Amino acid sequence: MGEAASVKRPGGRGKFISFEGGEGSGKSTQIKLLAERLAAAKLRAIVTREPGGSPGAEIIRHLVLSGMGRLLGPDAETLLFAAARDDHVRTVIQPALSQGTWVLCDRFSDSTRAYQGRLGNVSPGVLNAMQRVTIGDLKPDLTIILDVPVEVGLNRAAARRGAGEPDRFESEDINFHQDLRDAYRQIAAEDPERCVLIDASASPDAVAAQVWTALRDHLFAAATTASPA
Ligand code: T5A
Repeated sequence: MGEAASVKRPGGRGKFISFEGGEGSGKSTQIKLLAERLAAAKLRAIVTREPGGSPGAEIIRHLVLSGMGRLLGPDAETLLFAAARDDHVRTVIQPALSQGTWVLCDRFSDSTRAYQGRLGNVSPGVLNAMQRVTIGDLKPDLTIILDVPVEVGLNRAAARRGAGEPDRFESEDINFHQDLRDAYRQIAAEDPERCVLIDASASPDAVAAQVWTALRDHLFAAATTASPA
């Protein structure tokens, strides 16, 4: 049976799926594979990313990944990510979900919790205030957290970059990336209803199969209007 026949299309609001994980964990690769699978199932979906995803937020992306935000300090850098998210949510994510379009987002608010909260020591008070302003009650219906050993992720990122310079976060030391991995594992453990931790060290197709299983278990099985045959 083909994909189109195996997934019943839900009406109403679209589903919001975020992908999280450390550098080179394979988020972009998996989002692309999932988008293809959803398209085959005739589900309307957009792929977007953070920081960025809207014209205004892409300008801020350029600023933060250049390392400019680091010069301003962790709180101000968090404000930059928040400003980008505010624009992205208002102009891209919310309108798409309201029209019944699924949104596949490469990083979302868990990235701020992990990078700026756990690693940047930005206080929960600041993070919560920013979250209230930028996303309110919006949260992903499902968050896929791709987990790979730090060396694997950094080697993948370096191989893809080739002779190019590492960005603001890729250039942090190995302890930073280990703490990051721990932070994501903790986020997954604290919110098992929303988050699925997936071992992403296998081949892209094997990881994609686990991602699909997570959708089936967390989205299709839960919905009365969308279920695998
Ligand atoms: N950030 C972001 C914050 O600090 N706070 C925030 O609130 C937000 C939203 C964004 C940076 O901003 C920070 C976090 C980030 O450091 P980015 O340029 O968007 O930076 O980069 P990342 O999101 O970190 O993503 P990467 O580009 O590093 O990697 P991906 O998307 O995880 O991985 P992908 O798919 O591009 O794969 C990397 C390479 O590995 C290969 C791919 O072909 C590619 O070459 N690969 C595999 N190889 C073997 N087996 C597999 N299973 C593979 N999967 C992929």
